[in-house]
Parts: sequence; structure tokens; C-alpha cells
Amino acid sequence: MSNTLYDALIAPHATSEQVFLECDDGTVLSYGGYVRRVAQMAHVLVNAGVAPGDRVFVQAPKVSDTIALYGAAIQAGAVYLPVNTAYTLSELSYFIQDAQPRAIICDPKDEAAMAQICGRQGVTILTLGPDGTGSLATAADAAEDTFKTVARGPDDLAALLYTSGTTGRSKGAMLSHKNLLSNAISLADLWEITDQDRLIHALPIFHTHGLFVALNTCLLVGARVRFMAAFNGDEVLKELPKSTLMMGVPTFYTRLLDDPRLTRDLCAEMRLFVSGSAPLLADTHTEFARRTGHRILERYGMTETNMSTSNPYEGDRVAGTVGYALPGVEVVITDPDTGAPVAAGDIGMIEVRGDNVFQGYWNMPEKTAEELRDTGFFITGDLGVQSDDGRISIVGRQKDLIISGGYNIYPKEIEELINNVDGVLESAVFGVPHPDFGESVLAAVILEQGASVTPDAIAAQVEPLLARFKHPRRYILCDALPRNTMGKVQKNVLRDTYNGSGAAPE
Ligand code: MLC
Ligand code: AMP
Repeated sequence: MSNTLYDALIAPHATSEQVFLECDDGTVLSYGGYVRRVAQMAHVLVNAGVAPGDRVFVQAPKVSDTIALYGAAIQAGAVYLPVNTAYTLSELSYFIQDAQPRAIICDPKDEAAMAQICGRQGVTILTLGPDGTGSLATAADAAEDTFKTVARGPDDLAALLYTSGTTGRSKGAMLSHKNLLSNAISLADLWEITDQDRLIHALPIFHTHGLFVALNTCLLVGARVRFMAAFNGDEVLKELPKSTLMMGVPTFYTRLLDDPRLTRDLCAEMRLFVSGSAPLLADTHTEFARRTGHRILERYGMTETNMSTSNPYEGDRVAGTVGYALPGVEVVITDPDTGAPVAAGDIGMIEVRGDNVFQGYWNMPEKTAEELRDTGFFITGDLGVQSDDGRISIVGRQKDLIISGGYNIYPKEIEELINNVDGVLESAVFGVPHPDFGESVLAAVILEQGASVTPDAIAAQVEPLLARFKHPRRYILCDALPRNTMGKVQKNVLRDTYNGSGAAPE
């Protein structure tokens, strides 16, 4: 039976004893062991009623069985749907209603609440705790370690990843086997990743960066992965001398630079540092090169497109640019109003086409039509400029989005909650520079005449509904919001006015 992703990423390792994952507690999972665990998990999913095409909803800690679960969903022909472990029940219930998963895997501490959200027939809930125990592991331990792979072709869905919408509800980006595999092949080839590499993996595994960019490339070539439950500067510094490769968001690099133990000697075995998911400041790039001798390789992508551009492995890695379109990927810069290509050197909308580009938004044909042209080009919402030789720099975003520590935060979602508070007339949520997270969230709030609601009271109502990383660091009561002549709130004016307040105490 042919299964595009399984055949490329997992099946070839069936008899390999090469190390795959090295976990925090010292446990080591070989590639062959991974293949067997994937098969056991696939049995568990099928026994839970998962049929080909069904969604497997995963809000689970970063442990090796979570990676086995990803492989199992692929082998069973299902659609893997991971979500941020920081999401609250209120955020989760929308995803679950929208995606209608057949199986849900969650931390044992959330099982009862998850069952309450589901409240309908036909969903099986399995548990997986931070120590690796739970009903998923128990069932897998008892299952056979071979499984008859379900056939899946290049255009079948492999994953559904939710990205918040600039307007309205979150959108599930449908990613096919071909989308994921083509990108893994391009990146492994371009960045020269081989089975001789050892990757420091400190990213979360519910987003494109940690799950697909980092793990699919390693699986493709059989590289070793030092699998950390979360980013921990001390631990990363300890692993650098034994590793060759790291992928991170800019916050990883600024945090490492803050530590005097980061030296050229410590990085002597390292081959490549990759950054993405948020802009890497040119200063960070330059300072990192001065301290370690390594020029961080910056690349650009998003949930809907996987990776689209990369600085070269050989050749100039230019600070403040995201390099060239990947092989097989087309990038054009267009006039945001007309969609016509602009001249080299002019700022415009970044549009992307290629096997990397997703299949559309789950259950949202209108949204898909708005952002994915008939020609196959996806309108990213990022503003960029392209040099004569094709090098791309991102200069801003047309979409109203804050990126904090590599996590996307959509102001609209927070504004709607603030506006629902009694006594609030309107609000504007915006990002300001933050030394650690790149950007942090502030909220400007206008009260109704005569209302006396306090920032604390607003926070008390809004924050239980939102993941911690989305919480505004300050609620600023204002008399009016700055608006342009069209009546649109000028967030750039708010950003300039409150620049410097991002790291202030709440
Ligand atoms: C944690 N907190 C954050 C935060 N992460 N707040 C804002 N932004 C964030 N990103 C909160 C914590 O809940 C905590 O709350 C407080 O901030 C301090 O926590 P910390 O211990 O300092 O943070 P830490 O746990 O170390 O996490 C920071 C981080 C993490 C940067 C290591 O956020 C991270 O791993 N980010 C990577 C995100 C990522 O993978 N993005 C890829 C998306 S894919 P309290 O209660 O203590 O105040 C994509 C496509 C592409 O974008 O191109 O790759
Ligand atoms: P997400 O929707 O979580 O996948 O986030 C994707 C967004 O992150 C992109 O649309 C960009 O705005 C941003 N992004 C990713 N990589 C970079 C980068 N190297 N530089 C600047 N922004 C980036």
C-alpha cells in the first residue's frame, strides 16, 4: 500500500537502530523503535474508531509518544490536528466543534473538561501526560508493533493546523501529504541535513516550525534529535558542543546571546543555526556571528505555505532578509490593491505558489477563495520587497497580527472579548517592541460615558478565556482611539505612542 508521507519519512527506518530521539530524562528512542511505536499507536487510533480522513485532535505535552502519534495518524490515513498546549477550554471548544475529530488526545488533567466540551457521541478521548503515562500509552503497550499502512496519495490530507483569522474565527489550514513532503525534501537538501546531524529541538511540536520544518527534515534523512520538552537556555548551552544543528525563533537567539557562556568554542561542532517564525533583528544576526562565528540562516514561511524562502546555505546569509524562493516555489510581489506584480525594489504583497501551498481552509470555501487565487498563488498578508536577483526582505504585514516569541496573536480576537465587557465602548489591541519576545501585546480601551470599569476588572473577564501568551501586558484607558480620515484605527500611532511600554509591569 502506498502512503506518500509514511513511505518517505517513516517506513525506510523500519530496521534502523540509529538514534532518533534523545529525551530530557535520558531515554533514547531508535528509529526502528519509533517505527514500531508508530504501528502500536496506529492500532490504538483504529481501535478508537479512527478511519481514513478522520481528524485526530492532539493537545498533548512534548513527549516522544506525541511524535509517535503524529506518525500513527499518518500511517492510519488520518489527519493530524495538533493545538497549542496553552489554549483554554473556551478556545478549544471552537476547534473541536469545527474539526469534528474522531479521537482526542489530551493531558489526563484535562480529560474531564475535554469530555464536557465534546458532549457528543463518537469521540474517543485518550490521555497522554507529561511523564508519558496515560490511557494512550497503556493501550499502545498492549498493541502489536506492526500495522498495515493505509493507502494515501500526495493530495490526501495529512494535517490540519489552525491559524487565527484577522477577521472572525480561526481557520484550519488543510495540508496534504505532498505539501509536507515536498517542503521537507527541499529544506533537507538546501540545508544539507544528513544522518550525521544532531538537531537541538527546543520548539513546541504543535506548529509548522517544530513539527514539520524540524522533525520532517530529520525523519527524512534519519538525523538524531535532542528532544527538549521546552526551550531552556542552560540545557541548550549544554547540548551545543554535542550538536550540529538548531532551529529556533528569534527569542531563542536573543536569550542565548544574553548568556556569557555562549562562545565560539561552545559552538565548534555546530554546522547551522536556523531562525524563523518572526523577524530576526539584524543586530541579533550580527552579534551572534561575532560571538559564535555562525551566521544565523533566516528563512520565511507560514502555516498555510510551509517554508517559502530561505537564505542560502552556501553563499551570503544577509541579515534582515529571508533569502530566495525555495526550489519549486514561486514568490511574486504584487500590488495589494490590483494584484499586479510590482517592479523589483518596490514594496508589495508577498504571494506564493508551489507544492508547499496548502489545500484551503477547512469548511471555509469563501475564506479560501479570498486568499488562494485560482492561479494557485496564496496571498500571504506579509509585505515584502524583492531585489533584482530575487532576494526577498519582509518589510511589514498587511494583516493585523502580533508575533510574540514566535506565537501569532490576532488583535481582533482579543478586541472582541474586551468589547464584550460591560462599560467598554471599544478597544484596539496592538503590538509594541519587547526585548525578549520581539513584540508584546497592549490594549487601548475606551469606556462608555460614565462607566468606571478598571483595567483589572477587564483583565479578570477577558483573560480566563485566552491562552496566557495572548494576555495584554497592559490595558490603557484612553479618551479616544486615533483614526485616519476613513475612520480606521491607526495602530501605528498607538504603537509609536506606547513604544517602550511593552516590558512594563501589568
Ligand atoms: C510564554 N509566554 C509568552 C510566550 N511564551 N508570552 C508571550 N509570548 C510568548 N511566546 C508567557 C508564559 O506563559 C509566562 O507567563 C511568561 O510568558 C514567561 O514565560 P517564559 O518561561 O519566559 O517563556 P517560555 O516558556 O520560556 O517561552 C518562551 C518561548 C516560547 C519563546 C521559548 O514561547 C516558544 O517556544 N516559542 C516558539 C513558538 C513557535 O514555535 N512558533 C512557531 C510558529 S510556526 P507568566 O504567567 O509566567 O507570566 C510559524 C511558521 C514559521 O510561525 O514560519 O515558522
Ligand atoms: P503562522 O501563521 O503562525 O504560520 O505565522 C506565519 C507568519 O510569521 C508569517 O506570515 C510572517 O508574518 C511571520 N514570519 C515567519 N517567518 C518570518 C521571518 N523570517 N521574518 C519575518 N516574519 C516571519
